[in-house]
Parts: sequence; structure tokens; C-alpha cells
Amino acid sequence: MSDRYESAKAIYAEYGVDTEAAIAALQKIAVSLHCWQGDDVKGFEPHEGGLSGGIAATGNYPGAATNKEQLFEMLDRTLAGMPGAHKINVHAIYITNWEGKAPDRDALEPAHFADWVTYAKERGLGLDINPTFFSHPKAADGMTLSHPDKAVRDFWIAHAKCIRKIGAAWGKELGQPCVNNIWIPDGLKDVPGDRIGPRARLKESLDEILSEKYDPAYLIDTVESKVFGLGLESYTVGSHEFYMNYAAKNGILCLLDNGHFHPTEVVSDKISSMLLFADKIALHLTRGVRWDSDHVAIFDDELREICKEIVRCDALDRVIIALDYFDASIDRVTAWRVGLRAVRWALLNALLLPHGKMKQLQDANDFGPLLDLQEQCKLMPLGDVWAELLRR
Ligand code: RNT
Ligand code: ZN
Repeated sequence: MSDRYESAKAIYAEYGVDTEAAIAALQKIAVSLHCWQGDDVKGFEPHEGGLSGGIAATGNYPGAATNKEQLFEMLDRTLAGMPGAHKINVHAIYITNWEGKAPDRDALEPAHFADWVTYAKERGLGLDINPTFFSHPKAADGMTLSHPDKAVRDFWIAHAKCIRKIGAAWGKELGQPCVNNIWIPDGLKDVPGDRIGPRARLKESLDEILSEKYDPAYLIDTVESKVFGLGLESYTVGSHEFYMNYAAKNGILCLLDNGHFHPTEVVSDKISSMLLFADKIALHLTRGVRWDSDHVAIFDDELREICKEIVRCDALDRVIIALDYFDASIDRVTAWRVGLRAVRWALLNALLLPHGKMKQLQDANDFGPLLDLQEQCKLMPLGDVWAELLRR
């Protein structure tokens, strides 16, 4: 134990905070690392055409992974020495195993992702999964599960079903639930002529996808809302209201991406409300700069506030944490590591706050002392506790 840690421990103890308990709690929290930061969301499908769906990875810094071997090696460097439990979040376009002609997305099987399971098993990692509803000719006009053409909808329904089956197989194989997150790009550039039609079709498609039942010990389904996408500025079929209601009614989880709300609307304020009505929720942690720009997550006010809410709602086992950003302007491993570390710092910070004292001050209308205490907490020796964690 270093002198600095000894001193930090004593300082926190003065506020009634136990640093040992915080360190132990942090180690148990799982964070899912998004595989798509390593190659700017390109994936391994041998298809032409770039990233679509109204999202964009900007920048041309060298070093993006161009194949699975490179991506695996970069993931290893990212996770090296990083405290805590980890999962890898895999998108369907990161298919690793096939012979001859690559299968289309409606024909994917667990065997097509065998290398991911091997990778995860060898390292004791969990896996999460995502159907990919973008970067494909059948998503070219910006509609997938809500497309007016039934044949197009059916293709994407079949894709989502394949992915759920693969996710459930991973959950079973790795002995921990696999989170299957459904995000679709569906929307319109300009003022819609019909808002309810696409939403009704999306609802029907989701019902069909979820009609196959899997053991929740292996598969957890989440749905992710959004406000707008590039070229899809006027209307998003899968809005927050749509998915919040869909999830509540169908016993699946709502996923909140903190880049997917209006700029002054914060996810940190939504967590407590969601948790009063849902057993669990899921998060995509990112950093939107002026828009849903998917900058690398950093130790900023909102990330700290989100983590504070998870801890003070006593919801560490009810909030599923994943990262979601893509920056092609810097080294990809640095991008991954900085974001992952920021989440760990924010969680550790949250675990080290005197929540009981703050609640007590609020309930007693002692708002001056509450403000004062919150400010003092910002200069607490968090870095010394982190250094001790790394040392151990
Ligand atoms: C897009 C969503 C979605 C994607 C990934 C690649 O705005 O945030 O989660 O980032 O599926
Ligand atoms: Zn997201």
C-alpha cells in the first residue's frame, strides 16, 4: 500500500467513505467494449460501399484494423491492465468465419462467428451482439424494419432472428447473458407524409423478431432510440417514446445512448425514472459534441453524473453499461482505452462519494452545505485510489 493511498483512504474515511469497498465494487462491474471503434465501423464483410445509416466515423489517422487478427490484437492492447470485468460488443458485420461466398445477413449462424467465441473464452470475457441494419444494399434507402416493402422488412426480420439465435448460443457457451441490442437507422430526411405508418410497421416487425423465446440467462434484448441521423434529420421511426413504451409493454430493455437526445437533455436525469418502472436498463456511453458526433467518452460532467446515478440508485446490477463511439482521427487503441478508463474513473468516483450525507442534506433542505460538499468532492484524491487499484 502506497503512502498516497494510505492518506487518500484516511481522507475518504473522514467523509464516511470506505475506499476498500469501492475498489472491490468497481472490479465486479462489467463494461462492454464496442468492437467497432477498432476499424471505424467497417466490419469484415467482403462488401463494397461504406458506412451508412446516418452515422459517420470522421478522420483518417492510420492504424484502423483491416482484419480480425489486427482487431483482436488491438483489443488485447486495449484491455491490458484495465481493471474490472469486460465484455466485447460485436456487430453482425464483424463476421469471422466462412468459406467461399460470404453468407448474407439473413443466413448467419453461430459458426460464422466462431473466432469471437474462441477469443472471448481464452480471455474470460463475455460477449454482446448487435444485428447490423446499415451498410447493406437492402438498407440503402434508409428504412429496414419499418420499410414499406414487406420483402425488405422480412429480410431484416430474418437477420435479427439469426442474431438472437447467435447471441443465445454465446450466452450459453460463455455462461453469462449476451445482450442483443436492436438499433435501426430508419428515418426521413424531410417532413414525413406519414409518421404512424412506419412506426406501426416497426412494432409489427419487432413482435415477429421477439416471438422466438430464449432463456433470459443467455439472451437479453434491448432497443435503442435516437433523435436523428445524418440525412435523416426530420423523423426517426424508433424514437425514445416508441421504444420506452415498446420495452415496457414487451418485457425487454430500453437502451439509452447519451448521444441520442437533445443537447441539453441528459440521460443522467432519466435513469432514476426508468429504474422505478423497469427491472433493468442498458446504456451506450458516448460523447456528443454539438451533435451525436460519437467522440471518445471522457471524464466529463455528464459521464460522472450518469455513473453517480447508477451507484446512488443502488443499481449496479440493474444498469447494463456499454461504450459506443467511433473516432477515426486518433489512434484507435488510445480511443478505446481513454473511453474505457473514463468510465472506470467515473464509476470509481461515484463509488467514493458520500451519497448518504448528500441525501440527508437535501432532505433537510440544507442546500448550501449540499452544494459546498458536492464542490469539495471534486478535489478528493480519486487518482490515488485509482493508482492503488492499478498497482494491485
Ligand atoms: C447509432 C447508434 C448505434 C450505433 C452502433 C454502431 O447512432 O448509437 O448504437 O452506434 O450500432
Ligand atoms: Zn448507440
